[in-house]
Amino acid sequence: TPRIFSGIQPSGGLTLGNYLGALKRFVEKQDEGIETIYCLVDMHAITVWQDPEKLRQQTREGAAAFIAAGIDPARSILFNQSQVTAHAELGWIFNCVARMGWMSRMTQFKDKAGKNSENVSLGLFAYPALMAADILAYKATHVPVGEDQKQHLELTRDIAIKFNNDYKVNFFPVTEPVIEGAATRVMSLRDGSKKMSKSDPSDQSRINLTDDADAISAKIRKAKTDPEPLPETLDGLKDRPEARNLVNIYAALSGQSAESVVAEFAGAQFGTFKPRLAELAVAKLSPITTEMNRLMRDPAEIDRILGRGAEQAEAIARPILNDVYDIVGMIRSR
Ligand code: AQP
Repeated sequence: TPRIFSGIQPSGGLTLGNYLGALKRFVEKQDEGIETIYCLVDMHAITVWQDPEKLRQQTREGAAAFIAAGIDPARSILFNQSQVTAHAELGWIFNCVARMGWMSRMTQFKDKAGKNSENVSLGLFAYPALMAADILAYKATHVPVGEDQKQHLELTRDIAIKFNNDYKVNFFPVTEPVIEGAATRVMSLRDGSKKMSKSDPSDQSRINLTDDADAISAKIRKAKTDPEPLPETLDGLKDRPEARNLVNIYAALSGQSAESVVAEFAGAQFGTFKPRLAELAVAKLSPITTEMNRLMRDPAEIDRILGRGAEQAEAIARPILNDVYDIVGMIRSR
């Protein structure tokens, strides 16, 4: 039977990219009635420096975003990673399964480390092994993610296969990535060659789930575009990354294909298209923002939800971890 796991880092406020590429999909999977386990991956977040008080706040805000977007803690397991120690334990074992060469090929590490890789944390390098542990601690079969996580999921598959081979077991499933929808890679509003990201220094580059209607409209109005009107067919967007991005966002928010958006707006100027996009974005995002703000007024309740979710998650992961320790040859005598 399928089991879904996915996570989001509380390394900042969530963006429209996180929403369309991940969170919106998470809700759809839950609503299809599949078993769903979702996590605020706080241990991943500290691979780059996080102020402790902000990390706590961002984790609660992330949880509020999940719930406001439609994750129901009665139907999905929702928790923060550090409360279930199985992640860290299995992460260590996978550090010993994964090869240095595999990790060195991870483009996200290269992007985040830049030229200064001597001075980034060891955790940032090992990140994909912990991510594999997040998923495989539950023997999850499917992982909904944005396009940028594809390579990490391939590494998760490699780790599962190597573990099964090394120990001559058929223990871990080979997980399938689920990369679906019209906006699997939302780009920066300022630069069509960069993905929209929580940690981009420019706030103008992204729409935050906490932005109000005026901020959303202003950011879309100022979004970088080219001077041409929208083309007659999708093909005409091939070398126009900024235009393509806005079309994809419109498609994902309205639940249409990019083709049908282009058909609807064929020949339109951005002066026409952008206000329509802004109106749509505000209509879809404002109810989420309002609900997030309401939930954030009761942080203790959010912490209770995360605590209950962690207990449920632990109940699934602990027996799997016990089996892993047996397979690996660790004595457990207490
Ligand atoms: N721009 C994006 N378009 C579509 N999906 C995206 N995701 C992230 N950015 C986009 C998806 O959101 C999920 C959670 O991502 P994450 O929190 O693990 O970190 P990330 O991928 O590194 O995202 P950010 O926003 O860029 O965070 P920072 O700046 O902290 O690194 C994943 O499923 C991801 O694919």
